[in-house]
Amino acid sequence: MAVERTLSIIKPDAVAKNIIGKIVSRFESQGLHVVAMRMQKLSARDAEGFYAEHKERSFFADLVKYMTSGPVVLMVLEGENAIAKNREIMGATDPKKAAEGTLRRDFAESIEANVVHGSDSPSSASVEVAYFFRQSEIVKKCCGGQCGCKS
Ligand code: IDP
Ligand code: MG
Repeated sequence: MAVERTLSIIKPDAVAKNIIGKIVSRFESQGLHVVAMRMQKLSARDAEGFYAEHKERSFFADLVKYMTSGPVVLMVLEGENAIAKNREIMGATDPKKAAEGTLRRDFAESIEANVVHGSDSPSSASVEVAYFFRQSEIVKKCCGGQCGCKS
């Protein structure tokens, strides 16, 4: 299995519930490493651009409103099979359909306010990571700061 990077977002509902630590801890305990992290309040433009693939959907305006309703935590997670593993830890989009022990099953209120975002494929992961992070903002876990790499 390859080491991958994926974009994770702790959405405004989860930040408001004060469960940032609980969510990060699920990722860490299941083998994913945070290699970049920033808290930010997204603008409508940020959210519209990020979710451009959904712009024709009926829920798009509400989704943008929700994603800009408060601060989010933007993260890059790294690990073996990180893209699929993150999606597994998150659970299905609709918390009613999410498996037991997943973040959405345990913490999400609705199909919209569903606590976390995770990239769904290698191509979306690379686009989404680059949407929010410069390469220089991502720590190189491989060297752990020991090998003289910049970050
Ligand atoms: P995902 O987050 O599991 O990848 P997507 O289908 O990519 O799900 O949808 C993006 C986000 O849009 C969801 O996480 C959720 O916040 C919102 N969303 C998806 N489907 C609906 C819906 O039917 N009603 C309202 N909001 C939705
Ligand atoms: Mg998606």
